[in-house]
Amino acid sequence: MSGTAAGTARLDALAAAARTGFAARFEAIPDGLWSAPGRVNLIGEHTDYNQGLALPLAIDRTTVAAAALRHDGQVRVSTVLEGKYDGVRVPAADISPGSVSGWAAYPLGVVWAFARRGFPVPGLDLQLETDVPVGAGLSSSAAVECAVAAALNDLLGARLGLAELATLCQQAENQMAGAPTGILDQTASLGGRTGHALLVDFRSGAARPVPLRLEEHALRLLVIDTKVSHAHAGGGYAERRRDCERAAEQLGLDSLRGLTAPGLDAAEARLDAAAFRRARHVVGENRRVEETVQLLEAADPAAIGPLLSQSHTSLRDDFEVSCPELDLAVDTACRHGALGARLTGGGFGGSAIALVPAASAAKVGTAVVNAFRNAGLVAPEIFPVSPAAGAARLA
Ligand code: GAF
Repeated sequence: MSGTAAGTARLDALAAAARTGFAARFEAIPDGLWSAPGRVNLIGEHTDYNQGLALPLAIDRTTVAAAALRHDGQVRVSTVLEGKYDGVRVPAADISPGSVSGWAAYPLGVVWAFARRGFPVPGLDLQLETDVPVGAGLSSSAAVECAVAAALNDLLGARLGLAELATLCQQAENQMAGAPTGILDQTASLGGRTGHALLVDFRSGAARPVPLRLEEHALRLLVIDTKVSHAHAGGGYAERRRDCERAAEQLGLDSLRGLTAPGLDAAEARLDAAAFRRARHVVGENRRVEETVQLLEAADPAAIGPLLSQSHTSLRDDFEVSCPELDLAVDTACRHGALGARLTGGGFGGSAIALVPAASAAKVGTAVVNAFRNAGLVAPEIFPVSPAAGAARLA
């Protein structure tokens, strides 16, 4: 749930739309309503599948699922796409990897993952509503998965904890939607805490909230959606994962978490050039997460700006997942008053975040819009986000 009045109003509107949509599509009242947020990753990018550290936050952009169990083995899922209802109906027993494509693979993937985990779904009606921009790198897919997982966890009495739910959602994404992603997004969407980011250690599985205190320090976190649509089922993300796995293997490590800054010089001689650059990013990014947490815990959020910008440089030059639009957004924001900025999420498009003094937010936004216009690019969408709570039952 959102910590801001605007976020609460948007969530109420989504809940009302989910109820109305459910009634219109299924001529019934749902058993309940569940919500799950999108996320931005403050810092710690491409570290999750390297057993590293990340510091994401759930945001006040949400998916709401209105759901009711059925007992005839049928699963019906409906949503609104471009102003029109779109839906699928499929026997629960037929849901398996390859059997569904498009947006429905995410909710149905969770139904499939629950069944595989020993919680078969006897039938389900599901109406989904969202205000998480799709394809913007804000984890719209994880928000859908986690809202459905929260619903099934309650409706089936499964009582699974956060880590297991995140794993089921990741399985849906990896196997049903074919995106070879890590578990960052699902962990953030399920585990978010109002006013906090979540420090996640992907080696131990431990997660703890870290206070962000943006309001108190008159700061805003802006999302700059470049409108360059990204999808991780495509080649670049999987290629970077393979580079990292190859680097770890060449160094005789289980994962790149085992490599630290003092070991980098010796590693250079043993790695091919691309593997070395990927490894250098991961080592530096884990350190930047630790430094960011120290500054936030010392109640100095404005001081994290340079770390955000260093993260972007490393993602651009060493990990090679940025694009001209993200670079333009980051450079322009920093030149016009942002304390730091970086791409967030997997990259190859999607969104950047910029940490800005509240008094400069409008100026930074205008400068970025103008820079995109001058470069002949599609207008970006720019909005502030607040750290919100993770998935929950609404009603
Ligand atoms: C995407 C993936 F889904 C995450 O698992 C993570 O790897 C991220 O890119 C990069 O940090 O959001």
